[in-house]
Amino acid sequence: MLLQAVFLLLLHCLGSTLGQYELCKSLVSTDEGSVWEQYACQPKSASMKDYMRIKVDPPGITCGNPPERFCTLENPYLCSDECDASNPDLAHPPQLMQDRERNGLLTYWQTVTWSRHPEPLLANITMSWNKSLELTDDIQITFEYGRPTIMVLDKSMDHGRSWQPYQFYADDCMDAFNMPPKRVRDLSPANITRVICTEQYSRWVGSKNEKNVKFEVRARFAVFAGPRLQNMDSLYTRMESMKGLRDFFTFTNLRMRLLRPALGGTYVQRDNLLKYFYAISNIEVPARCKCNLHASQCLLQDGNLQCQCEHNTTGQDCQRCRKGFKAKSWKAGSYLPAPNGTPNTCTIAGSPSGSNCECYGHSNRCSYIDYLNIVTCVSCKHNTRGQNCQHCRLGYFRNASAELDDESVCIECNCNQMGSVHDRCNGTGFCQCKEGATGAKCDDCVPGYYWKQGCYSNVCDEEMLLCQNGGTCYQNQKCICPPEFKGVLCQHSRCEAGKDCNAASSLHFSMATLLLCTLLSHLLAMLTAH
Ligand SMILES: *[C@@H]1O[C@H](CO)[C@@H](O)[C@H](O)[C@H]1NC(C)=O
Ligand SMILES: *[C@@H]1O[C@H](CO)[C@@H](O)[C@H](O)[C@H]1NC(C)=O
Ligand SMILES: *[C@@H]1O[C@H](CO)[C@@H](O)[C@H](O)[C@H]1NC(C)=O
Ligand SMILES: *[C@@H]1O[C@H](CO)[C@@H](O)[C@H](O)[C@H]1NC(C)=O
Ligand SMILES: *[C@@H]1O[C@H](CO)[C@@H](O)[C@H](O)[C@H]1NC(C)=O
Ligand SMILES: *[C@@H]1O[C@H](CO)[C@@H](O)[C@H](O)[C@H]1NC(C)=O
Ligand SMILES: [Ca+2]
Repeated sequence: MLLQAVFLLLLHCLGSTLGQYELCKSLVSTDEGSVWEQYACQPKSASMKDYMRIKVDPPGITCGNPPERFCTLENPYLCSDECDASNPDLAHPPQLMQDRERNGLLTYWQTVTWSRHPEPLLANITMSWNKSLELTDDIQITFEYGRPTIMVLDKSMDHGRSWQPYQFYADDCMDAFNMPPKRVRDLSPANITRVICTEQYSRWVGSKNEKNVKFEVRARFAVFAGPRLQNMDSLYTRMESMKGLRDFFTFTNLRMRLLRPALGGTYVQRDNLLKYFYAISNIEVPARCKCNLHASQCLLQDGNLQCQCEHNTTGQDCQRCRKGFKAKSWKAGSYLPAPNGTPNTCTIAGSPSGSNCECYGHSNRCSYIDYLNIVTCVSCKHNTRGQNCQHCRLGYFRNASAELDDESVCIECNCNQMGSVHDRCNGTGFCQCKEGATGAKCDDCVPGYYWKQGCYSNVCDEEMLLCQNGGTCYQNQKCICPPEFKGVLCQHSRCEAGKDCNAASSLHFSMATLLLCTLLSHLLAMLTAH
């Protein structure tokens, strides 16, 4: 009886963990016939090393060109091994980090030795997938001949355009990165996405004892799902509610920066540098394609992974609705409510499931207006408006090269504030200009006007409105007059009509003086003559 109950429970557990999110749809028979029922779904976890492209830097870091001897840390006087790129049996090219080893034969990529010490021995290994992936278990890198004493794991979420550190590794975190050493188990649910430096995978324990360097995913999952990951629903619920949690496990590229090799002790022995190098036999990246819960399959197509999108979505990550299925705007499927989630399918434009209310994907809510007896879209996005979000908001105009359901269907008018009457434009983006302004955005002036925070008609110019009496025209805005003249065009003399212009007119003054002097001298001459 008890045994049977346990067995049933076990069966139930198996059913719900194996079956969870594996199906995107199934045919269900109802009174009205068979209909497709849709479910949130995701692809299975896979070994992503099979799909990764590996690049190592700098050029010439791989050993064997020219052939080189190397020794081991444990027995530095045993230096018989040789690396020779031209001999397939002795070559150690990068692809040996991702091969499937047969017959127990260990194959590994190996670098040149640290013969240039004290110049650091640096190597980058960049892994690209050209696809968004989500980690499902620990990343594990297997080092032969000892693990690096300093390294960094980086990740990119945008195909290598930007990078961020994922985890720091050092035998002394404070010394190498000025970070206190942490373990994943020190993390609480609130800071589980913290980037840490760990000393756990860098200390010397002998090259055969511990070969692996990990990025711990399982231990992070366990914080929410329990030690044996028995409660994945709890993790999935957190994925929806906790900001940044899902993104933390998402990547398109990974990069290892190897900064210092294993030393086999505290010091570098300068008389035997042939025992220092990096060698990696395997890189394990267990992950699933990120398909936004809209696909249960992810297949290689033309050399790239591609989600096999359901729910009438499309795109490499099912990140868009298919054409003609945009009655609602696109949404990722959701793990909520547990345990089956919500598919958030794209529905056909104008279909009954869209409540007969076409919103061209700019709104996912409709509302019935009683007194008008119409159904109308609510809160149209992407700068649209109207019953069906079919118009552009004021201040925007229709993008002629975009379809009605395109997110960039409405373009901002961008009318020049100074030059235009208001911020609205006509159907082709032309603004209404104030007097003197011109151009589609009214940011230019017609001839005869000059721009100064708006258009003003010219005061002077080189043709019609000439400055007079030697004045010069300054930027069509004013005549700069000689001291004796004034007026808009310098057309007025400063001593006109009985004004006191002594100070202004020295010429007149001296003429008067001359006259006075002549008169006085005549008078003097007359007086002295008597
Ligand atoms: C490794 O990558 C980093 C980041 O792009 C770069 O700064 C560094 O020079 C690279 N190192 C080597 C050895 O190529
Ligand atoms: C990356 O994948 C996309 C979509 O599958 C494809 O169009 C593009 O050519 C791929 N790029 C490379 C470098 O393979
Ligand atoms: C994470 O939070 C716990 C407790 O809230 C704290 O003890 C621990 O130091 C934090 N870890 C990091 C890396 O900040
Ligand atoms: C997706 O489109 C097909 C027609 O191409 C239709 O039969 C199916 O019902 C649609 N699914 C959803 C969820 O709307
Ligand atoms: C107009 O729509 C096309 C097609 O979607 C888009 O490529 C373009 O960027 C849009 N133009 C503007 C100015 O937004
Ligand atoms: C918008 O205004 C411009 C300039 O006045 C005119 O050429 C164009 O035909 C107008 N477009 C529409 C749709 O009215
Ligand atoms: Ca291998």
